Amino acid sequence: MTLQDFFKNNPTPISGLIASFANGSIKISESVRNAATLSLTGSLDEVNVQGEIVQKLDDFSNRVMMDACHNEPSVAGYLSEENEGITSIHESGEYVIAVDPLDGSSNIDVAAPIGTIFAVWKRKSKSGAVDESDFLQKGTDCVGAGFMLYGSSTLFLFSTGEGVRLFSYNTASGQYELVKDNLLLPEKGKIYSINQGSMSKFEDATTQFVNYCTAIEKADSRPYSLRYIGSMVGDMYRTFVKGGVFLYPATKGDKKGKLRLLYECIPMSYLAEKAGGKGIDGANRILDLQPVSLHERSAIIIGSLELVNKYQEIYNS
Ligand code: AHM
Ligand code: MG
Repeated sequence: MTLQDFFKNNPTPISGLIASFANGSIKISESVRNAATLSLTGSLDEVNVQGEIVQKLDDFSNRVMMDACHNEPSVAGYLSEENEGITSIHESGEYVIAVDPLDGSSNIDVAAPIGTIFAVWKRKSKSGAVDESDFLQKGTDCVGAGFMLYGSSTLFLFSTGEGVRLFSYNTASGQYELVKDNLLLPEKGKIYSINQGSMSKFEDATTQFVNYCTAIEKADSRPYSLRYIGSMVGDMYRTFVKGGVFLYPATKGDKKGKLRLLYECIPMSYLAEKAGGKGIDGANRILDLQPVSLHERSAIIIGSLELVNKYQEIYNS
């Protein structure tokens, strides 16, 4: 079933917005696959608001997602990893979107999985141009979220509140087609995913958790396997399919970790919870955190219930 037919049968208030993003992602996917021949590898001579060098494909993807918002009348405002401030789109629109247009930038030039992540909220202001308070909303107030994965297949996972849908892009038909309409994240898993090279910088709870994962315990198949792609979208898609836990934890000097709350941690935690998993920052549920600034960061531990609960137990002890 195509995405279009799926929304005919299952209409939601944000179907138009999701469909517009899906169209945008097809353009990004095609550019990702042809990046070298389109001269879209490498970086621009620019640094973004995060202090990171902007890759050509980051900039391209940001423009595509912004266009997708302009093409959809229900979108009132746009926040992107690549833009310092918010952008007002349609003053009469009802929804605001926070986007990481191309997650996993460091993997662009090595042809490893990368993707697009987004979260959607209903604006708080009534009309006119959006303001920052429209975006500084908790994950519990999200009305939808999703991510596209540009890997060996182009996949699209999203939720508009009930269940997580998985679509795959069919290159022959040029359409996203339904693969699973209720994707569930396994309750248990045997894979942990962390940049273990940074172990000496992590807080003690993380060191203890990694020691737990690597200890020999036949009863629950430990030691677990370590898998780390270095793209949250890639590591999380595997977690949705196979179970396990993905961590980008706090360091001893930096309680907030690396990943951004509004367009990385919240959308992934929203999807994980809708699929039966869990996302925390250590002590707290990610979706309960009150964002205080547009590009703020958060530690994240996310995935199968059993493993995230284990981390939380260690963290709180
Ligand atoms: P990006 O949005 O600038 O690409 O950065 C986020 C990425 C995540 O996809 C990934 O989980 C993380 O950075 C990897 O960071 P590190 O290289 O420190 O392990
Ligand atoms: Mg990112």
